[in-house]
Amino acid sequence: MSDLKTAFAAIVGESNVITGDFAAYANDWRKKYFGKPLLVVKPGTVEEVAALVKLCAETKTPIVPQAGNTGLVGGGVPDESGTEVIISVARMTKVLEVDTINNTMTVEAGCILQTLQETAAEHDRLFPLSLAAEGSCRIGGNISTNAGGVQVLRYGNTRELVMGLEVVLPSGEIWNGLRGLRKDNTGYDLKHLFIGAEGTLGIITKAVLKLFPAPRSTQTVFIGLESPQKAMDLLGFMKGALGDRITAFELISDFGLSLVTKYFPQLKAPLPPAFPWFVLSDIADSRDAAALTADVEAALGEAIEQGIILDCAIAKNETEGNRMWELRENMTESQVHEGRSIKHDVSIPISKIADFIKAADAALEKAYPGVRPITFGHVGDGNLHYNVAHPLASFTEPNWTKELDRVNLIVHDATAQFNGSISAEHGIGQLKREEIKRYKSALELQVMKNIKAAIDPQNIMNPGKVI
Ligand code: FAD
Ligand code: 2HG
Ligand code: ZN
Repeated sequence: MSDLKTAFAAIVGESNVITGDFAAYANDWRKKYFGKPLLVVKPGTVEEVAALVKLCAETKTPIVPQAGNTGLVGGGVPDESGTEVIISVARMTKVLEVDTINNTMTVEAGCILQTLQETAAEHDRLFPLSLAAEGSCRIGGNISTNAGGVQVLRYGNTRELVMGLEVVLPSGEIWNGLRGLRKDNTGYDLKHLFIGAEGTLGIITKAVLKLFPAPRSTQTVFIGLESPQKAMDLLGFMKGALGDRITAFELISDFGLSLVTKYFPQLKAPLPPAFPWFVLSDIADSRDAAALTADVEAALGEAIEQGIILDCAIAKNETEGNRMWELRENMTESQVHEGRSIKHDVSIPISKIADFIKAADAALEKAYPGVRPITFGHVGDGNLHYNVAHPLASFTEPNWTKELDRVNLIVHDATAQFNGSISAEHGIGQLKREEIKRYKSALELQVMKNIKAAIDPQNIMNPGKVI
């Protein structure tokens, strides 16, 4: 260990090798995984990353790549063996180029997502990836998890926002794929292998990201409805009335909202809690705000008349809109205060979301009377966060966690029944590594293993994650 430490220090400088107080790196955001790394190393350049990886390859030292450490599936956390080295890209925070004609931005992997949104805005452009962890997650982590968030409906997942990558391979070689090309049919598109690979195939060090014109106006609305089916009817209706101007369409259950207002009493719901379901939506336009608001008011007025929605609050300005979004952004944290729920991040064909909720609710209630599903998520793109809180009468948080496998089986079997996926956006990491074996075909898993073995024959890059 001290040999390795000395060799690492020779590459990155002694102050960038952490040997104690690993808490910020070794534990995940939810405090579900507590790893024991050998060391944490913080390189400042791609050459330093490459030299570190080369040394790890020579000594067969396992590596855990890490960015902002906000992942929800334990992918960026080491195991408890004390043999794994965390390579953190947190010092690599340069924006190298903003090209407003190519509409791209070339950045280092440690850039914080919010900084990149702000950089794009300074150039009158939009970088649309947006999630509640945006103040601390980093673009290398976003790319490695193929993060989703609240604007996928209009702009796509991270995969659709990445045009080029630079990656340090498990051999220590640097692959420069930093191309800002919208067309490039020159064989296998390697960047897609690394996007969503959760650090199992290499360390992403730079990326070329896609930018969009900045919208001139955004209208936020908070809507009360009778049922998830009505929410999906509303989505169809709004698409007809407002077209692809809908950038976000989030479903929130009354129980989910009540947890936020319970633990964040300073946040006020814009509609009375009497409604069983809510939709929070953003509609953005390149025209001025008055024209957009008039279209949104007309559409929602019609939706009330047709009996699709019960009521709605239309934000009068950006501050009011932001307050509505604060309710949504604190949903994950409010669940931590209530006692950790059992999380599911499922993807269902959009037209089947309401049927899935009915089926999963019924199956869970049968197994666990009084169970409390916290149902919310990005239903505009078919992604539900179907988190399950313990029934108050029969369970406490610690003994609820022991029900993980049974609860997963119920929810994920319901997901499979509707041809869904057990991970829409958070990834597999450690949390779902065993679970995917039940839902992916043996052939698909074997092809994944073959790819892993071809790129990382020594299995040193984030071993034990994903497959
Ligand atoms: P980390 O947690 O550091 O790492 C994530 C994975 O990527 C790990 O497997 C790690 O090994 C790998 N990795 C990290 N950096 C690199 C690199 N440079 N090269 C190769 N591999 C690397 N996720 C969503 O998709 N949508 C949401 O709406 C969303 N909301 C969230 C809200 C909250 C409050 C929280 C806490 C999390 C949320 N997440 C969400 C999950 C998380 O923020 C995302 O997965 C995010 O993309 C992780 O980025 P990170 O920088 O924190 O990555
Ligand atoms: C979100 O959409 C995140 O807020 C986290 O993906 C969801 O708490 C969760 O399970
Ligand atoms: Zn989400």
